[in-house]
Amino acid sequence: MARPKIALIGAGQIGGTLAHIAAQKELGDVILFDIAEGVPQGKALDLAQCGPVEGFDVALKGANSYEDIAGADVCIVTAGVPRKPGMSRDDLLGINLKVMKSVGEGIAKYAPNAFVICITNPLDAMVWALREFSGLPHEKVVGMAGVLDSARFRHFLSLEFGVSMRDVSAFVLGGHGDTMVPLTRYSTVGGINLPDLVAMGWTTQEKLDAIVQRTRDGGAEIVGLLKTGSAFYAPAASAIEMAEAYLKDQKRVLPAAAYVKGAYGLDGMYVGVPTVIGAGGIERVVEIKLNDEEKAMLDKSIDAVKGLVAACKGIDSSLA
Ligand code: A3D
Repeated sequence: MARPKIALIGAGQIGGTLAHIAAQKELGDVILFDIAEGVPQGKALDLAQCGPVEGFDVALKGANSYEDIAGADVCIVTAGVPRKPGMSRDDLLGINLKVMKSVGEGIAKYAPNAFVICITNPLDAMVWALREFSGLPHEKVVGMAGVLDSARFRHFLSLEFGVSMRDVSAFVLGGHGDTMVPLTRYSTVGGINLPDLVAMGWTTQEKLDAIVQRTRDGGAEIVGLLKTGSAFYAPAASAIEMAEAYLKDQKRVLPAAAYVKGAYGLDGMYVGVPTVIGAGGIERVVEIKLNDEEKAMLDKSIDAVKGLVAACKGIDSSLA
């Protein structure tokens, strides 16, 4: 049986890391696509030369033409520009919207059956625009943010509690940005939820609030340290988890920026929600019961995403 084909649209920091992890896991043959000439080819050759050392058998190829992504089973999109210190994700909107148009058209022409994972920021607006430009079914176009945001939350919680990160599970809802909604009631350590752990004296509400805030600012903290770009290792690992769930029909329950129509009272928009990812793409949106405070936080986050989508429509009249 032929190996699956994974097209990485954007061969920058995240794109290169995606290629490396995909090859190490032997998820399929990898095409690295970028407008920068030589960069995807150079990274593909360098990574292919890891093969004998790391022991993987997949083909890696760099490309500057969309023809090379033909028939891809998965496309992961990081094309565009990342944040620099002092920039918000929303500052990237105008530049990256144009990029989504060319990427969406390329995918529509050459890989219309792919499962498409968008990482380009501002995430919730870019995944919406990419879906509009590509015309692919909504369940086949999704944004990666929740896996990363909850990984950050899990990491900080494991440090606070002094327990293995593997035993910490966390839920983050809403848009990817300052309005994201870390759900403490649905986040657990060994099955015990965070409010109970506060009651048990494992931590204090103040410390928990500080961890929630650090999670919201998790991307900016790394941008501030790197100075020349944004996080790329954990974003790549998170998107690979989603791609693997699709390729292996794992039916993983993962938070993702999915198209929501009906659930959470939404009338068709992309926002971060718990989903089930399998061979059908986004097979289910999980609607969890929210209390008034959580609902208010989610509404605020939804408003922020709606504002970004409106801004996209203002920039590109074909989206209106
Ligand atoms: P970077 O290393 O700059 O790579 C982006 C690549 O896109 C570069 O190699 C560019 O040449 C390429 N590119 C630009 N325009 C096009 C185009 N029209 N077609 C094809 N390729 C193009 O950035 P990065 O890899 O660090 O980040 C990529 C994106 O991911 C940025 O928008 C980040 O803000 C975003 N990001 C999102 C998250 C989320 O959790 C959602 C996390 C981290 C970064």
